Amino acid sequence: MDIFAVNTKPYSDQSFGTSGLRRKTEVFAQENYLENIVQSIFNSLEGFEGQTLVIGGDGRYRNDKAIQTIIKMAVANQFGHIIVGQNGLLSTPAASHIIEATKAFGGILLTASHNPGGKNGDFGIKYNIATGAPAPESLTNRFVENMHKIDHYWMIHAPDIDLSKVREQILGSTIIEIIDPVADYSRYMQQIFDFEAIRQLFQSGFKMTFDAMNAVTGPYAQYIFEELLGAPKGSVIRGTPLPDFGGMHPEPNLNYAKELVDLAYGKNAPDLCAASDGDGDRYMILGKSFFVNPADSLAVLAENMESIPFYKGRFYGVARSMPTGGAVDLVCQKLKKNCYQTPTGWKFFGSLLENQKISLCGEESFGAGSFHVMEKDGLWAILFWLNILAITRKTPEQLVKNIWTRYGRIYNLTVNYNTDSAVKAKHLMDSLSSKLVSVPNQTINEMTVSKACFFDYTDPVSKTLFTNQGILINFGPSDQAMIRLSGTVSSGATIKVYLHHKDQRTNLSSDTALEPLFNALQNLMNIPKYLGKNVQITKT
Ligand code: G16
Repeated sequence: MDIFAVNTKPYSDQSFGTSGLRRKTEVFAQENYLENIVQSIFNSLEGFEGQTLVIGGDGRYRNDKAIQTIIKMAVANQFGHIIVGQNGLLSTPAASHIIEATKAFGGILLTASHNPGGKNGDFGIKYNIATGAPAPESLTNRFVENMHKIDHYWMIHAPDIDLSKVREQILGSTIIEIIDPVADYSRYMQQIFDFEAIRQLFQSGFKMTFDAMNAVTGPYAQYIFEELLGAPKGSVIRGTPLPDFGGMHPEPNLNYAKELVDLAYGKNAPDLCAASDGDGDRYMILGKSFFVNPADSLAVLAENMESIPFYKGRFYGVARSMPTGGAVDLVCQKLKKNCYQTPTGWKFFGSLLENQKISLCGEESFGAGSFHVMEKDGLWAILFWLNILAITRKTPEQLVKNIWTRYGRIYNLTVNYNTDSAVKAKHLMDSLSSKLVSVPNQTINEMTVSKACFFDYTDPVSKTLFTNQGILINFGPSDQAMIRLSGTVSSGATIKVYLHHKDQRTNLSSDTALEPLFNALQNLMNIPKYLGKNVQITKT
């Protein structure tokens, strides 16, 4: 087989973080753009010759083309065994588990997660290491170094591989194995959760609607919920992965999963509504006319952790990202478990999970996970909920309200300010930090700042210090705001403001409870001055 080198030149905009690289689809369509990234990844790895590489994606536009390119480059670079999901599909958590379970060297995932797809949408690539975890910063820094000096990549001449059938074939001296993307993951879920109890729940007439948002989890959900667990056919909606996600923004939240939310708040609402995102690592839960905030969801999972057989005797502690409301801290206090607050980013949970400091972690951005895979996992979280509902026979609303009644309620709101100017957004963040430092205890709209600082974090295992992970502002003991720049937008910038208010009154609307804090922050940030009028504001 003919292996040859192709000359190329570096692209100056190529970066790579632990969430990979996300850009507009058209950017990825440029000549050698993807090839440069892939070869730079391979150039940064050592000892992979003859080893296994897992390749998959969330089914978005260009995945098919990109997968063919990566397979051929992996063969040219001497990988011995390539595992690809049928039709190129693998959810992020399923890929993470396959990498670990097959003792693969690593995996390449083609996803821009919850970002929209299609010709005018986003595309992305990420690399996961042998444990199934996203590549750590030390490695992604090497990727970037290599991207900036790349001058050639390795390729083979070969026809495209047929990815539509589960089978093995040989290309040169590399085995290409096309696998059923659902089989391994669904087997694993059956080892974690009590499927018999959940089957009985469905047999009792329990109704659920799961919205796969035309993204990767459709085939997983149809098999697990409808075939294995006996949920009625049609319980999974938008279950066929589409290259443009049917024009949807595949991010499960109150804005983008609107039809599901309307169903949950409608007359014939199912007992449970749930959704997952583009690559299957995020989740949303709703009961009848009741939205479960991710922070409350984490608290419910923590409280019921040891009732899941897989975690019995293995509940070490919990971590939440700092912008996530602290309901779980209250549960951990009661259960006498450690609770860590980490910066935003899944990578910060990795060392805690690997070193048995925690068994459960979650984020306000609708992600949760445990040591079962080294990625967050949307369907796992939904199965966790189903298992709890099957054991307790309570409703989601009852489970959450039970926590509020016992510990008080923490109201949460995330406000996103989207601007097309990353420069202006940075300017706002800079001036905000200097304003808070120069006038420490200012009063805004009758709310007095008791503490304002950058959130710095020391990893409890490696003792590495991570500074400036967002601005934290406390207004007394009951109100806290955090402000940070989003790290996942592909153009422009999004400033995220996370608001938390603790109250013994549990029946206020979130808007009412958080209004004073929201107004104080609006005043403090002076958005029109810094970002102009062209700002899109969304609340989640
Ligand atoms: C990624 C990370 C998450 C993090 C999120 C933050 O999610 O994996 O840990 O919470 O980004 O997003 P932002 O910076 O926009 O607030 P994903 O699902 O995009 O991989």
